[in-house]
Parts: sequence; C-alpha cells; structure tokens
Amino acid sequence: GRFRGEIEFRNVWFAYEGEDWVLKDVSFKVEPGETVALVGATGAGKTSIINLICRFYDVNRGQILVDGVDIRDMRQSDLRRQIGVVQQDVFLFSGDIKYNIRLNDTEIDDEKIREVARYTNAHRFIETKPNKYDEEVTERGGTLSAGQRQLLAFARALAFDPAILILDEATSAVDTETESLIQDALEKITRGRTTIIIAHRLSTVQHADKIIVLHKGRIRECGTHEELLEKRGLYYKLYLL
Ligand code: M5T
Ligand code: MG
Repeated sequence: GRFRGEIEFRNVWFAYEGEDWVLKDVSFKVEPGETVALVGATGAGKTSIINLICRFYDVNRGQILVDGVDIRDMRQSDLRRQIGVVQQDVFLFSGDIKYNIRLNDTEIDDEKIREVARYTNAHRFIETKPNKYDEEVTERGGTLSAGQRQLLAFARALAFDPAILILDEATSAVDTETESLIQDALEKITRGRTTIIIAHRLSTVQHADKIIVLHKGRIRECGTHEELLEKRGLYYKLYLL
C-alpha cells in the first residue's frame, strides 16, 4: 500500500567512510503531508540528510523511520517507489526524453509518461523539441536548459506518485519563464505529499510548514519563517543580512 509519509530522524550520527562526523545527533519529525525546508551554509550536511533517506548511505548511529519503520528493514523497491528524489545536479542519461522519465521501469507506458510530464509542466517544453518525447539528450543535457532538466527530473520523480518527495533545489540560474514554470510545478507536486526540500530561494523556504536550520552537522534552529525571524538567530542572518 501507499506510505502515509511520516519521516523521523532519531539521534542520527553519520560520517562518510573514514571522515569526521557530518551529521551529529540529528533528530526531527516530519508529519505526513508536511513540507520541511532544510537550510544552512555549504557543507552543513543538507545533502547528506537526503543521501541517508534515500539509503545511498546508512547511518552510523541512531535511526531513520518512515511510517514508524526503520528504513533498513524496508524493501529497497518500496523505498524507490514511495520516495521521489530530485537531486541538486540533475543527472540525465543518454537516450530519449521518454527514457529519461521512465528509466528502466517498463510499467510506465507512454500514456503515463505524458501524464506526469503534463503534471510537472515538462510537457510544454518537450512539445517544442523537434522529436518531442523521442528527442535524444546527453548526460550533460544536450539541448536542454538547466530549468528544462529540472522539470524533466520532476517528471521522473513523480512517475510512481510517491508519498514522499525529496528535493535538492538547483542553485543554477534559470530564465524567468522557466522559473515560474518550476515554481508552479513545485506547488502542485508537493501538495498532498510529505516533502523535504533543500531550499536556496527565500520564496521556497518561506512557504514551508517548518524550517530546519543546520549548522556544522547539527540542528541549530527549527520553526516557521516567522518564528525564526523573531528569534534573530542563524536563519535571520542567513536570509536577511
Ligand atoms: C557535508 C562531506 C562534505 C562536507 C560534509 C555529499 C558528500 C559530502 N561530503 C563527503 O565527504 N562526501 C559526500 O558524498 O560532507 O556535505 P553536504 O551534506 O553535501 O553539505 P550541504 O548539502 O549542506 O552543502 P551544499 O554545498 O550543497 O549547500 O564536509 O565535504
Ligand atoms: Mg548539498
């Protein structure tokens, strides 16, 4: 069945092989359907949190629970279907646009590909390509702009209608038209899903139900935009100075 989408970090400690601690005693809980923004300076550990939820790595100490179950006890195939991920640097495969949306999941047919592409606003730019859904792209994007790669990545992440969405917001600049398509897609695709978003834009952060401020691998502050501004702490400094 579908996950409810509750995520909990319980006293998580993590280090990459042979390195210093990257996450130190990190605990937080995301309720089903909530949107949580992770913010913090470069190297604070934001991407590492995502790497752990996706099980690209496992924790050294503590636990990560999804719907109350330790993710180490879950089937990898369930996690893959119920957690949609868009990484910071959108990775494409050489092949056509269709392939880049469905990858090796043959269950996703052409109809489904179009449906998710429409849903994520990718359809519009795909229609402008000479070969449309059969347009070939390269690993580095080929004829696609950074924003178009982002929309394509949304479509791929949404293909299985995941209960949980993990987004590492791209830092690269996109044109204003694509920016508004992305913003519009974001509002749509996060609705009804638990979302963890590493946000670089204040516009994205402000809309989150909860903001977690990381500093050198620890949670420094947590609250809504208004609460954190009131505090005049690190968030205030990061976003308003
Ligand atoms: C936190 C190190 C990185 C930094 C710390 C992803 C990754 C990170 N690190 C590795 O050694 N190996 C890795 O594969 O871990 O890094 P982060 O989690 O990537 O930080 P961030 O996402 O908050 O930073 P940024 O620049 O994306 O805003 O010491 O060297
Ligand atoms: Mg990062």
